Amino acid sequence: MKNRKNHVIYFATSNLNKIEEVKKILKDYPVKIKHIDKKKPEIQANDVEEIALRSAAWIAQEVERPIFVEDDGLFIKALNGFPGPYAAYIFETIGKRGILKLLDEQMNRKAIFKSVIAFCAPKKDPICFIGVVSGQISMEERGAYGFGYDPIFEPENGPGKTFGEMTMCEKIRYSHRGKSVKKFVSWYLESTTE
Ligand code: ITT
Repeated sequence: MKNRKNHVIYFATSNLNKIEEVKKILKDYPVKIKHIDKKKPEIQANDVEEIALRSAAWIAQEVERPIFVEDDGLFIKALNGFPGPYAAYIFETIGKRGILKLLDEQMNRKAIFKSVIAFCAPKKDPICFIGVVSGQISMEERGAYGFGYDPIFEPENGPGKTFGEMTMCEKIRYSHRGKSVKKFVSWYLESTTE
């Protein structure tokens, strides 16, 4: 990495769990994450990348500084990719229990968690970085760590635990967010001229 000094990078999200995780993922990188508590615009689109890119462009314009956002999608194979980019709405409505109910007696529990980071500077085009983890939806909720769908998502190549049974340090070793954030910050440090 070219620069060893601390770079301040602004992260726009309404989810404090994401801030905590991103800070933990980047603890050994020469960057400092600052939170912008900004609700993203309601963008209807069928893919997470498009939502993230458009949100980042909109917020960068609003706050007049370079920022990044992170959008997540949960794609469940037996449900043809549902809830996908609608994961937040589905979480607020039918929740984890509703998802378990939809998968009642379903043996194929494969799912993918996708994290898309979109970075944008005012008047520039946004750019995105993707992190994906494959896994399965557990038969029941397990674990009290984490947030959102963590108690029902079990990453493949993991120790057979759900994210909800992992400490944050353990989760970020496997998670979609761990991957997207590292890709983004490696690019940022290589490309910034500050
Ligand atoms: P933003 O303000 O950053 O958009 P959000 O919580 O609305 O925060 P998303 O729309 O990206 O975030 O998240 C979609 C849903 O997926 C939402 O219900 C989250 O709680 C959930 N989610 C996101 N990341 C997760 C993770 O690492 N583990 C479990 N659930 C997660």
